Parts: sequence; C-alpha cells; structure tokens
Amino acid sequence: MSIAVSLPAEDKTEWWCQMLRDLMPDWDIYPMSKVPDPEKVTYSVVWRPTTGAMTPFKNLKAIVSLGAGIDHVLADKELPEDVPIIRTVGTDLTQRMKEYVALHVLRHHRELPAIQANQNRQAWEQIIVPPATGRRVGVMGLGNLGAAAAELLTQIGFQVAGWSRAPKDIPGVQCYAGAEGFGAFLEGTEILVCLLPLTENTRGILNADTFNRLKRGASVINAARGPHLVDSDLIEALNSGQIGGATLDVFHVEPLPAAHPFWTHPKVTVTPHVASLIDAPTGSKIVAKNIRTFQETGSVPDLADAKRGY
Ligand code: NDP
Ligand code: OXD
Repeated sequence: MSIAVSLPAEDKTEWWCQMLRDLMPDWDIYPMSKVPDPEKVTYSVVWRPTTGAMTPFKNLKAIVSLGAGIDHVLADKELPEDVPIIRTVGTDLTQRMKEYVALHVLRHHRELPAIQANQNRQAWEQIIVPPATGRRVGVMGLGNLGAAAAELLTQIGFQVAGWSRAPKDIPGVQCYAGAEGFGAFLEGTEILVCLLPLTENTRGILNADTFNRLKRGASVINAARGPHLVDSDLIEALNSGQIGGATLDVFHVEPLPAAHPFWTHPKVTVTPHVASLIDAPTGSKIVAKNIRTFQETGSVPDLADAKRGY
C-alpha cells in the first residue's frame, strides 16, 4: 500500500510527502519519481502531473487532485482509464476564495486602481461610486466556491446574479442556468467573476462576445483557469474601454511569461495563482482524510465526474 506524490517543484513534493507521512504513518509515501515498486501504488496525489507519469501504476484505486479543479489531471492524455479522481476542497479553501473575491470585487467597485493612480500624481479627485446595492455582480459557476462567494457578495449588499449548468436556488442571488440563461445573466453586469471549472464547454468563455454583453466599463475577475480567457480579446476590450479593468489570478502559461502584456497593462492586476492557494499543512489533512475514507468505503463526497470534466 503506497502513495505516490507529484507536484511540479521537487521541494514542494517533499514537503507534501513529509506532511502526509506524519498523518499516515502506516502508509509508504514517496515522491512519484522515487517509487520503488509501482505495482504497490494504490493512490496518487498530484498537481499538474506529467504526461504518462501514472501509467506504471496498474493498481491505482484513486487519483487525488491537489486542488478543486481536475483539468490539470485530465490534461494527461495517458491518464489511466476509469480511475476515480478526488478533488481537494474544504472550508479553509472556500474561505480563502471568498476573501479573494470580496477583496477584488470591492476594489473594482470602489475604483481603487483609479484612486491609486491619482495618488501617484498627487491628484485629489473624489470619484463618486454608487453603493453596492446599485451594482450588479455576476458570478460564473455556482459550485463550492461560486455559491459561497455569491452569498458573501449579497451580504455586502451587491445585486448578485449567478450562472451554472443546472438551475440553482441561492438566497438573494438571481440564478440563471445553461446556454439559454447566459445572455440574461450577463446583461447589466458591472463586475464579472469567473469561478467555473475548465471544460470543453467553458474554455474561452471570457471572450469578446461575452465582454460586449456586459455594461460598458465593466470589470472582470478570473480566479478559475487561464484558458477560460481569450487574452487578446481582453486586451482589445480594455483598450477600447468596453472593459474598465481586470484582476487575473490564472493564466494560459504559469508562471506568466515575462513578456506577456498583462504584466504591464495599466488596467490589469496580476496575482500569481494565489486566490485560494492550498498549503501542505492544511491540505494534507484533507487529503489524508479522503484517502482513508475512500480506502474504507470506496467513495468520498468530493469525487469529480471525469466525463463531465469537473
Ligand atoms: P465545483 O465543481 O464545485 O462547481 C463548478 C460550478 O461551475 C458548478 O456550479 C457548475 O454547474 C458550473 N459549471 C460547470 N460547467 C458549466 C457550464 N458549461 N455552464 C455553466 N456552469 C457550469 O467547482 P469549485 O467551485 O470547487 O471550483 C471551481 C473552479 O475554481 C475549479 O475548477 C478551479 O478551476 C478554480 N479554482 C481556482 C483556484 C485559485 O486559487 N485560483 C482555487 C480553487 C479552484 P452545476 O452546479 O450546475 O454543475
Ligand atoms: C485549485 C487551484 O484548483 O488551486 O484548487 O487552482
């Protein structure tokens, strides 16, 4: 019974292995590259695994994604077939995402980037903004993270709309669903927050057509995945004024390449995929609990549906 752990950075892999060993002393836990007997590996714990890395594990019972998203696992085109994928989610991670969304929605709502730019040139200019009750925020994705963020935004006072695949009922949130609800969801939105999983249906969804349906000057916050966004469409929309500002936590290529225009665009805030960063001390407890539960019962509440893509 052994567990193989793989993250892109070796020191992080070692850190996670150590945390898991402390919590699961009865298991053999190895960095994936140092597994002595691949036949004995029954669980893998991964973030962005390399293609084919799990092929030698013929007795895998489950793959644990070190994150809520599973797109980084499904990106492995040689992934062992029909092995359940467990998402790593929890109140701690949801809380972090709520903080990130509230911070950046309020920042755009209160025009903080413009106020900071004014301070830089010592300009005393009072920008008048409506109260939150006069602002419509749209949240794309109403899962663990989107629903929690939407609820928090209603508590601050925003008019909140939400969009999901299947219809939802969230107190205080105007909910829309499916392709047929997308246009009505976007209409009048001044701050758009993306918390969708990356699937074939959502790739590129933050595009020119979507931006053109928002209120002119709207802001966009993408804390989901880089490929949700068509980068060139955002730059065009920012330059034309259709989009007033953007906060981006995730990118097509991470780390964001030095030459990428987002780094220096005056209307873009770049954060380095930290919206809800999972750390080993907290995350290892969730992972250990999930592996134990799966081992005992053959299931866990946070199983992803690989066919659906999330
Ligand atoms: P969930 O799986 O809990 O929720 C996904 C939501 O998206 C659901 O409401 C689902 O609808 C909706 N959805 C999926 N496909 C579509 C579609 N085609 N059209 C409309 N709605 C759709 O995911 P989480 O909330 O846990 O996480 C969301 C994403 O956030 C993750 O996949 C990950 O990519 C990203 N993330 C980013 C982090 C960061 O630090 N930047 C940290 C953690 C996650 P329905 O409910 O009807 O199924
Ligand atoms: C996740 C992430 O998917 O951190 O959890 O991006």
